[in-house]
Parts: sequence; structure tokens; C-alpha cells
Amino acid sequence: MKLNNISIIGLGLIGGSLAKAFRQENKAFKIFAVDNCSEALKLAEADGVIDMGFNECCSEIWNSDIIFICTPIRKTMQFISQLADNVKDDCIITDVASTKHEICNYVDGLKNPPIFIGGHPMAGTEKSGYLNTFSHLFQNAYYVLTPSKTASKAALGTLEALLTGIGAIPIIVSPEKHDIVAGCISHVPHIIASALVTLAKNENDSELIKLLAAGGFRDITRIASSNPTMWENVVLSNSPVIVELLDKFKKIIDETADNISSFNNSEIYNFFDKAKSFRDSFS
Ligand code: TYR
Repeated sequence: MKLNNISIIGLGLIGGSLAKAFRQENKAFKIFAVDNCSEALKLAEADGVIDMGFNECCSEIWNSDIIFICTPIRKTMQFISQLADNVKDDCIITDVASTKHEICNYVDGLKNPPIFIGGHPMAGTEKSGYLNTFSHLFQNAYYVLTPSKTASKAALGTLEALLTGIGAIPIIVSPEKHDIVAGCISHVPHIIASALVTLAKNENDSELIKLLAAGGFRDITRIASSNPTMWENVVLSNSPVIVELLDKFKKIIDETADNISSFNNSEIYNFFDKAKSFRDSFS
């Protein structure tokens, strides 16, 4: 399917970066955006990144060939149901949310489900908002796709080609598997980063802590600076998976604390050594 009009709902870090990437890849696309922040829309129009911005969905959006919903998860589901009732029959709707199971279930449960392909770019930073967007965010980034039953091979191929065009690497994963893996490598790490910052904050020497915090602490806690609304939505959307992972994590911490309090040198060494081997094996 030839794409002429692309709409992006939510012109934050991911939506804005997608718009910039699509614009750079193909100047002929008409790109429309919806955001409640008029400032972001004005900036994107002035940059030539979008053709027109709107504060709410309207005919330009309903008539798009493909729509990317790039909002926090609860809003994503609200937009899906609003779009489902209004878009043209062959419009592809996709999202960029960090969880997939709840959203895909939601779409399957709609009376009139649209052509929906769940999406999750494994890319981003701790920053948010249009001012922090950049066109090469998706270069060499894996981009998970979870096609729903309504998505034909042709629709999937159209989205894959669009994503490949901006340098991303599409990969199809089931929503359930996606949420377990994302829970492990993204959702729980965000919780732990915030927990580490909370631990440091609760100590008496918080000024000295800020002064002395160097490489390691800064690396492991960078993502604690992420958008709280987004992460509140993410962890509640993947609640059972995250609770189970946190239980396993607490067990690892408890065992490590036991080994430290009993001066169990070999177990402490093994803990670090096994983690190092696995981490070193990442490409
Ligand atoms: N946490 C990532 C980082 O800052 C960005 C990110 C956030 C990626 C959410 C994916 C995601 O679902 O490096």
C-alpha cells in the first residue's frame, strides 16, 4: 500500500522523533500531528517536520493512511477506540507503548476492531517532549510489532517497510512474550533506578551524595529522570508480570544480603562473576 498521509498523535519524544525521521526519509509524505501542546505543534510546523498540527482529531487524521499513537498507555487506548469509529477502512493504526498485552487485548475486544499493529520501538532516552526529539532515534533500533487478527500481511508489510526506511529493525513478538521481556529489561530496571535514587535521597548526606555520585550511580540511575506519568501507566499496565519479577528480584537481593552477612566469599564471587559473564555476552 502506498502511504501518502501519516498522522502522529502525541508529539513527544517518540512521536516527534518519528515525525522527524519520516520527514527526512520521504519529503513527499503529508504528516499531520495531534497534541494538546500547541507550542510543540507550532515548533514542528516551523521546522517543516509536520504539515499541520491539531489539538484534537479531525478529518485530516481520520483520512490518514497510517496513524501512530504516541501517548501514555491509558490515553493510547482512548484514542484507539475513538479512531476505530472514524478512520477509513484500510487505515493502519499502530502505537508505540511500552506494554503490548493490555492494548492488544483491548483492541481484540472492540466491537469493530480497526486494523491494528501494536508497536514498541526499543529506543528512547530519559528525556521527554518535542524539544528533545531527533530524527536518528530509530537507527539500528529493534522495533517490536504485535499484529492483531485484523492486520493483513500487506498492512504489516507496509508498516515494516516504513520502519525499515527510518533505520529501525522490525521484529514480530507475541504481546505476552514482549511484556515479560520488556518487564525484565525495561520496566523493572526503571523501578530499581528510582528505588536506588530513593535510597540515596533518604540518607542524611543527600548533598554529599549528589556531589560525589559518579559514573556507576549516574549510569544505573539515568532512567530515574524519565517521565513519571508515562511510567505510572507502564507499570500498572504490566502489573502481574512486574510483581512476579520484583518477587524474583527481592529473592536475589535477600540471598545476596545473606551471603554478605555470613561472609560467604565464594557465593558473593559467583554472584558477580555469573552476572559479568552474561552482561559481557551482550553484543
Ligand atoms: N528507558 C530507555 C532509555 O532511556 C528509553 C525507553 C523507554 C525505551 C521506554 C523503551 C521504552 O518502552 O534508555
